[in-house]
Amino acid sequence: MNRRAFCKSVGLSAAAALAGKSWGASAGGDRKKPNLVVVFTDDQGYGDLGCFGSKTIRTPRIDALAKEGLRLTSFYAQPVCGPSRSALLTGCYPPRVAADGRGWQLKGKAVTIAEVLKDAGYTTACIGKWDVSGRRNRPGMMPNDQGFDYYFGTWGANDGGRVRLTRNREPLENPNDMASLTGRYTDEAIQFIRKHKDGPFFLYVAHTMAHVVIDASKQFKGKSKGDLYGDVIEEIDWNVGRIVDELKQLGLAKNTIVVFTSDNGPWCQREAHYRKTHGGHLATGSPGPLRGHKGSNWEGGVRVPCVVWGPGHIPGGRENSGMAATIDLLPTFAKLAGGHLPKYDIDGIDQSALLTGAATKSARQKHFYYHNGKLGAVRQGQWKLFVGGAAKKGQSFSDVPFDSAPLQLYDLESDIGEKKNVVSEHPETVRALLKLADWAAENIRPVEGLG
Ligand SMILES: [Ca+2]
Repeated sequence: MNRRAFCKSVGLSAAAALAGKSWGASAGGDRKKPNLVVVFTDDQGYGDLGCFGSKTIRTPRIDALAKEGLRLTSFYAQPVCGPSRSALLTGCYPPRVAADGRGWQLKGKAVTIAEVLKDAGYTTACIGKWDVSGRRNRPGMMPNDQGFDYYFGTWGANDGGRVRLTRNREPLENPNDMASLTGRYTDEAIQFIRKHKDGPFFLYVAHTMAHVVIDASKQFKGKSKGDLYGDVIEEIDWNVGRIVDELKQLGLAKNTIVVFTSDNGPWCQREAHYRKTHGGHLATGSPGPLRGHKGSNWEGGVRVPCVVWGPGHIPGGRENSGMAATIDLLPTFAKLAGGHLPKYDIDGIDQSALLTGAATKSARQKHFYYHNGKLGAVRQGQWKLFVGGAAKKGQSFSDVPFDSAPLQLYDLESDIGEKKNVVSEHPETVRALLKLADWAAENIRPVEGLG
């Protein structure tokens, strides 16, 4: 164990250690720790899977995982790439752990999901887009510094139609063939699985697709009814199938859990500008019934499709509309792996009971931090209140007049498309949500001691 890993591991809390006994890692060894796989796509909208209503994109492999597993219909990421990755990796809203506040640069001392699992005996790999080191090589912030035993991918996005590939710390070539990346990442993922089939392993596959500049390989190009973007998603689906087939062939399916989700909503209209400046193809992703797009605090910016599959752990044929989020993965995986949480406060909530069928309801009732650098909205139960810009400097949200223009209240249960602002009809709800906003503004602060 190197010094950094040691310093971080002693930061794990004793209370968490005591509470860490779980069925997934019983001392008797009658059940092996499950292998954990996350497939994280880029800029894929809520509506861009067959099992989430797409009529133009065929995703039979992921649809089958949903059928055999759990479909989560109110699952949250963050509105843009880097912050979304910081959140997934740390179980925290980015302001707690990001050097830049927003989440494009994850502090080296922040405890990641890979470190938690490595500490619990897992071999860990990140394959694909990193994007939490400011797109550069910043010592201490790189995948191998943040708990990943193996890394293959690109430090940043592919905005210019070219990526710089790196294996661990070694620079490789700089390909401009965007169509090759989904297959190549999957090849790497399969090699990692084969090499570590005795487990337990944690594999995080963060696809560069479908972030512009998008492209699909010959096998998929022109084959979908959803433009090139549809071809790209169908290629991702096929490659998810390759990973699942490999798990089955190696006899690992029963002891592996796969989570498939996206980092934020689709580009939609903003992308026209992007295409002009970067020359890529139009990414025609769909938020389905949701309002808004990537970068916004509307549901379409942050609510993403999510499928959880694991035939030995996750009872199939279920769907759940309770709130869950990428920040919940760290504590959920920690529980399943018998691992320990960081000793500082995190925002994620253990959802292992929901995943394994021990509970029928999500453990998450509140989602505080819809943000775009600052607090934008809060949600509790069915209610979502936009508060961004409502409080003046030094003013608490509770003191904001109800007729203040920025306040907007939506009932997501009856109005998933956020069409009808009902702020004037539910003063008690607004009052309660303003208190939550105050709590969030007060408490979601940088963790002390992370530098
Ligand atoms: Ca993204």
